Amino acid sequence: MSAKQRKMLVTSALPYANGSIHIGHMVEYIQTDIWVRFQKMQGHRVHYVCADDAHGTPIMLHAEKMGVTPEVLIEQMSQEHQKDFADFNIAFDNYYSTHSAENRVLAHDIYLKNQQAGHITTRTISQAFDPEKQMFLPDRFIKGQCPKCKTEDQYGDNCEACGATYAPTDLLNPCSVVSGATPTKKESLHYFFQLGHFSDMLEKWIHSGALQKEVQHKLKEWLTEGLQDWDISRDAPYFGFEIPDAPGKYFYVWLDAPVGYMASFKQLCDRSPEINFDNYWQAGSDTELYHFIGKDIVYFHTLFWPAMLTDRCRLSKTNGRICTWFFDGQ
Ligand code: B3M
Ligand code: ZN
Repeated sequence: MSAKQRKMLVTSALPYANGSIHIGHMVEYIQTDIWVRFQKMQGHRVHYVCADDAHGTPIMLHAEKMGVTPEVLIEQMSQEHQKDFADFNIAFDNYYSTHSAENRVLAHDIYLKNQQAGHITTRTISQAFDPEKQMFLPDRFIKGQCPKCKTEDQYGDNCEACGATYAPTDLLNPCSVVSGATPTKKESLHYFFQLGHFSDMLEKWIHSGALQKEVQHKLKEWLTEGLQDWDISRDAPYFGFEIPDAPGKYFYVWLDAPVGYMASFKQLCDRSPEINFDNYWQAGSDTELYHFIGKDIVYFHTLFWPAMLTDRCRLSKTNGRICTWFFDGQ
């Protein structure tokens, strides 16, 4: 008698579309690819999908520097990434992009379900603003002198010379990496996902067997510290998806990035009538979901992602497994 055929959906972390694949990335993809090949050889039905992570400020600014539109840049990078993956024999069943119609529809759907369920809130926050470029500046785009050891040319969150961590507002002589201007402070309305609403669900989920021991421990620590609201909006100019009913506000790249796993799988399903998309995302189905990721993105995959999905499909109930590789690949 043959063993039961399992139905598995496997993903690898999505590489950013603003840089080349390096050997650290490849280690993750090669290991996942080996695992997928093993499962396929066992006779299981396995779908292995990935995509370029195409949104965000760094990609927008990179494109501008190259004198092309973000769309052109992400297309070029996608070609390059896919060629590199093919050269290393990584056998994805589908490779797509987070900047796709499918991803927009799915991200909107997940967001709206969360909004209707009362998990989205708004409040005004004050942030660093580049008055010349007329844009808000993420921490990485502000440099200045370390407030502690006075070393020049340090990023807005920590000092590479003395290791001090601080807020960008603590930097001495801060300047915008984009224009060189001195950042000002500006207020704007932001959208937040209320992660704390899911602490009971997450508390149960960490004991479900979906996670490695090391990750479980980390998660317990985070739950004990208390879950903070997650800022999911960014103001224009931003390369991403506009938030429904919020003109000029865009989803933060990490909101639609994991949805890109679904979008890539959706594209595969749309050309493969024998695979039922919903079956892989519904509560109580007989499918299994595996996310292979590096350890630096555990927070996004083990807290935000299962929580975001709760009202749509309950990742916590679909045999979702988060498989973490413990090295800094990205
Ligand atoms: N694009 C790369 C990283 O932070 C990031 C992964 C997205 S996975 C949904 O490692
Ligand atoms: Zn310092």
